[in-house]
Parts: sequence; structure tokens; C-alpha cells
Amino acid sequence: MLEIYDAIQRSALKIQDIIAFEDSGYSENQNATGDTQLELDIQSDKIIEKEFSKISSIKELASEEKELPCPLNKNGKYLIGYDPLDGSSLADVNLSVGSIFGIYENGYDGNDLKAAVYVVYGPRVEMVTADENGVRMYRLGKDKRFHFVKELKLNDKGKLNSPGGTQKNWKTNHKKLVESFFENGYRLRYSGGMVPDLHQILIKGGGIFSYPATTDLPKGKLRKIFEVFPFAFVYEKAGGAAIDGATRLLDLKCEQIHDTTPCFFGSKEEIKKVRSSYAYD
Ligand code: AHM
Ligand code: MG
Repeated sequence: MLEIYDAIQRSALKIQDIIAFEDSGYSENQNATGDTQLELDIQSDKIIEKEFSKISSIKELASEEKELPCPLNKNGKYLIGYDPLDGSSLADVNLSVGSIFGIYENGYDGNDLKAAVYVVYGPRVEMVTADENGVRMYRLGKDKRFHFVKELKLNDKGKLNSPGGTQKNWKTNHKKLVESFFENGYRLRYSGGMVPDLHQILIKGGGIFSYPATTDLPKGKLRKIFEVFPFAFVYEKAGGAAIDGATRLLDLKCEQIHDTTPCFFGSKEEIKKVRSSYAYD
């Protein structure tokens, strides 16, 4: 596992460099979900694939930017599902973006996840790992190495509310739920990048991030393998919870590589409220 974390760190240094100095325009390609890929998405994907292809314990890679998984080593143990540059269009407006990695064994169901890692590229570059050692945050130093900063733990209740999706397409119970958090004093924190938004909730100790089913996207927008399962794993390991409204996200199966699901990540109290507001959905 450590060699995978090392490869992620090497990729992060290179990705940080292209975000800062290279073209962030659109390419002529579309990814499997139909999004037009940015040059930054394509370059980041290539960087990660190159670093991972040096590691014998990796059996296969599945990328948000590739239609099909890409086999690496027949005798490898791990399958890696990753989003090379989540929220990449935010680079143009100089907001934080991130890379997300799920390290799976045997398959890509939520319960196959063994570890999760994300990297935030912002004013600082930080990496968070979640595994049997808990949730640990590292920061890139002047020496171009990542240094351990602290362990991350969620409180049982927080103050931040990050509600995703197009509001006019929210269902009535979801509108009421989001409103009830605001009525209880929660403050809005939503950048449009799930990595910095979920990172902020973790660092500040708690809150709720939601990307619900909407009338235009009945299965939500965020992808299980590359985005949802890894963050569900991080939030659970940090002492929080993650559900699709009713079911624990990590109990969901993955039928197609690019499957999406509605998702809610947060501290325990907030997730309890989501559960009761979605009980009669
Ligand atoms: P991407 O993988 O195409 O970058 O999309 C994922 C992003 C998430 O980071 C973010 O939470 C969400 O899309 C924002 O979507 P919306 O603008 O619909 O709220
Ligand atoms: Mg993404």
C-alpha cells in the first residue's frame, strides 16, 4: 500500500505543476459520462497512469476519464478507481481542485474498498489518507515532500452545509432538509469542487455535504467508484457517516464502472437528519 501512496505523491507534484503552468482549455474529447475533457483532465490522467504502471501490486486501473478499466499486472492485488482531477473547470477561476483515489481488492463494490486517498491542490497542496491507521493529513513542504500534519476526526455535529445540484431540480423533501440546516444556524460552504468542500468539512470538524437525486439526474451526478466510495470511506474512518438517503454508501454495489448515486457525507447528527427526512421518499 505504501508504494501506492508514494506514487500518488509523485503524481501530485506533477499535477500541481501542470495546474499552475499549463493550458487549462478544453480538448476535443468527451469522457465516458459525456463531459468535454479539459487538457488538464487528460494530462493528469496520463501522469497518474504512468506512475501507477510502475507498481507491481496494482492489477487494474479505472479512471473517470477512461471508458474502460485498464489492466496492469495479472498477479497484482489492488484495483484503483480514481478521478485524476475532480472539479477541473475550477482551475480556470483559480479555486481549489483535487485528485481522488479508491484502492479496491477483488472488485469495485463499496465493500471492496481497502483504503482511500485524496489530494487537494489549493493555496497549499495536501494529501489525506484513510486506512486502518485512521484519517491522516499530510502537507507538501518546500522540500517537495509530504509531511504529516495531523489526524482528522469529525465531531458528532458541525456547522457547515454544502448542498450540491441544481436547486430548481431538487425534490421537496430535499429542499426542506437543506432549509432546516440553515434554519438551525448552518452556514453555506459550496465551491463546486467536492474535494475542497469535503476537505473543509473534515478540517472544521463537521457538517453535511449533499449531492441528491434531482429531477434531471435521478441517480445523482457523482460517480461511485471514483468519487463517492472513496469519500464515504474517508468520512466513516473519520467518525462520520455516508449514505445515499437510506443505505450506507459502502454497502452499495457497482454495476457499471461509471455508475452514479445520490450521496450524503457528514457528521453523525446531520446524517441522522438526512435519514429521517428521506425515510418516506
Ligand atoms: P467533475 O468530476 O466533472 O469535475 O464533477 C464533479 C464535481 C464535484 O467536485 C462537485 O461536487 C460537483 O461536480 C458539482 O456539481 P454541481 O455544480 O452540479 O453542484
Ligand atoms: Mg469528478
